[in-house]
Amino acid sequence: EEEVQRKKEIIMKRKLEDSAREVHTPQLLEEQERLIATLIEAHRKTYDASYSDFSQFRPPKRGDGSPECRNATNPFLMSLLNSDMDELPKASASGAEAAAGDELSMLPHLADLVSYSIQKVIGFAKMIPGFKELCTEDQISLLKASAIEIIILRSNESFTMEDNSWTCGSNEFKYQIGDVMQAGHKLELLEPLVKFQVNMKKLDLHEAEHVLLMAICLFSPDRPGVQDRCRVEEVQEHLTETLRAYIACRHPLSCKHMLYAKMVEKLTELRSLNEEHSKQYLQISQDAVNKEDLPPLLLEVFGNPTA
Ligand code: ZYD
Repeated sequence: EEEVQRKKEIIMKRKLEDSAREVHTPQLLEEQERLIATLIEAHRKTYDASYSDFSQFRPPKRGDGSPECRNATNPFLMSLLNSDMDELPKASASGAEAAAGDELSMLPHLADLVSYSIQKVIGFAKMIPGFKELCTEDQISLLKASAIEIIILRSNESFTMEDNSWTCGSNEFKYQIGDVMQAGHKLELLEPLVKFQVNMKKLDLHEAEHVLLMAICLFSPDRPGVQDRCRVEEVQEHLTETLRAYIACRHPLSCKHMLYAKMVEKLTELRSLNEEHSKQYLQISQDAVNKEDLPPLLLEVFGNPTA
């Protein structure tokens, strides 16, 4: 009799332990599994890791690294001192064109890259469950506000810590800090941007975590102009819950410590990169002599100061 009672107690205790464990290590629900599969497929359809479309962008023009390119104060003098008179091209007898050609020389190519990437981000967004159900105005508000952040996140796939560059195939499509400076951006953005890329790389995210982070970033209810904040928040909470569950049961025990918290921290860092990019973009769009350098989609998403 006593023995039976003791066995009953042991079984009860085990049951309690099991349910307690379930609270702390949530299972991935079938529905969450499907969501992750959908997001991964959406990303794969919109991120071409062969970068074969890049040859369709206006070609990258890099300064040749000659002294006149680096000397910002006396570019005309520099180019005249360093060149043979007979070798001077006829159109730039004043030296003005050669020097001006180095200003924003990477802008057409990188503006095309960003415009292309925005189109891909839109394609990704449309495949996220819940996005299409929002009204068009809210879809636009979310995309406008998060486009550069999602581009920064997705670009981590091409970023390499070997030389801190975004390497998209050949040397022609390898982007270094200097290249982005030749599109008019400054170190106030580029220094924290490269640091962000390095720290992201070090998180060594699974593909599921990478795509969930991009989706969570898109569904931020606090973006300017969002009407139906509750709907956006609902979707975001569903995504974050899925991310927590994924990390809890799929990420190796030794590396999952604080991973979710670190990922949330990345979202905060993206906000400040976004803000700095906006400022520098405004300056660039005002400085750009050739307004065609900026594709129409880019002007619509980041703003058109001359409109
Ligand atoms: C991804 O969508 C696809 O990973 C590939 O301010 C390559 C890629 C790289 C992104 C980079 C590298 C993608 C160059 C510098 C960027 C960076 C992300 C943020 C800064 C993009 C895009 C270039 C910004 C250039 C200026 C554009 C304007 C709009 C004028």
